[in-house]
Amino acid sequence: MHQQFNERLRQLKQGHQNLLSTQNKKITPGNGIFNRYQNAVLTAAHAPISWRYGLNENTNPLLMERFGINAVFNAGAIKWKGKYVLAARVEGADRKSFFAIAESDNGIDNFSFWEYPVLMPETSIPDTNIYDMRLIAHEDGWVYGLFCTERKDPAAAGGDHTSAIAQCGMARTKDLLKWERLPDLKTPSAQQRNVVLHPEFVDGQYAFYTRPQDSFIEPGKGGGIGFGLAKDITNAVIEKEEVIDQRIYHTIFEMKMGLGPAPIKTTEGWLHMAHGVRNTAAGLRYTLYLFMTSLEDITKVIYKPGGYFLAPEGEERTGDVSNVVFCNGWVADEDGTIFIYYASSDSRMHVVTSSVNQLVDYVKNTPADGFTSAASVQKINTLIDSNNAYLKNADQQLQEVLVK
Ligand code: M1P
Repeated sequence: MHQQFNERLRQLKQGHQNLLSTQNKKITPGNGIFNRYQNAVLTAAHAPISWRYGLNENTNPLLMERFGINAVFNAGAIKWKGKYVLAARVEGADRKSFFAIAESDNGIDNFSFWEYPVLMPETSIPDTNIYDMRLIAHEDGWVYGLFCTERKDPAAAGGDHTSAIAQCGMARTKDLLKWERLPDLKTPSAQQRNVVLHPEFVDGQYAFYTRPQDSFIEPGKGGGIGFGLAKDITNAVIEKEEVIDQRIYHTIFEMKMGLGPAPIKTTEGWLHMAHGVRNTAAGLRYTLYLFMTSLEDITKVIYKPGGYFLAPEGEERTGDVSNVVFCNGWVADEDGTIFIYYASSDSRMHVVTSSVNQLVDYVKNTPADGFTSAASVQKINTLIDSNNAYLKNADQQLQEVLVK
């Protein structure tokens, strides 16, 4: 028995070690806007063995799994002490989500979890489920974690065990280890998810991007990206919520959208990543889109390319909630490289790399949605015309390369 236990332990450890040390490879040539990588960067199998197995041979002679991890997804991200750090949504087999910090030296592979998951302090009304943390290094010196806190709807009729209320939970930290829980954000809306704190003060106040909803899944009259200011972060109240990015019929965000990570400041404007949701016969489809807001007025959208920036591909298309990509974390390095962390189908984490220059070029030069089929054809024709004009004037040698 002892031998079997030891052999099983050796195999488990070896498999885990192999996974954590696997190198990731960039997939080239990509689309010129970003590059995908061959492997997912963080999965349920990355969870430490000590979280899942009882390692005491006396009490667990068969070395059985004692706590199942179902999925690892929707991670916030930050560069922390030279490491690429993810605050992942870890979901147990019991369906409860919690946060756990994982780090990597290069941001594309060898992510490993810190020893313990985060035990998030609670408010006076305990959270049933917490998920989708955005990490924001605010200019006030704190790192904030904004996340969804979900509780059963107290008004649910007897026998209704599904109605829930989503609100924005908030906590802050100086070391990513000890978290100070703050009261939940108060807004004029019935429900909130995908709330993000702007990293700078606006008019001396804390600025929030919100996502008002009438109910838990259905947006009702809400569903756009909202904005509001709060004077005090220790009791944050948004009195006035205005929608800065509206839903529009027959777009990738016609049903609802939600801001991803905190925006990245560039010389041209604030770069935003968001998810857009549309309905299909196969259920909801989540894709990612980019837009830019003005440095002078952060509520003003100045560039918004038509269509999606990134959609699920290959294995990304299937999982617990299929046909979903979701991003709530990215890291902008000093050299301009951007690491975009996104989850596929509520199951696993991936990375794509790009740069500030590429993304600014993308938002400025990708045509906006024209909202009709004819407008889309016009955009292609304009591109063909301009390519033809360029080719006509290009020298012979270049023409040969271009037309091959
Ligand atoms: O299942 C897809 C996503 O659904 C919700 O996002 P949203 O509120 O934008 O619809 C969240 O539960 C999110 O975690 C999940 O990935």
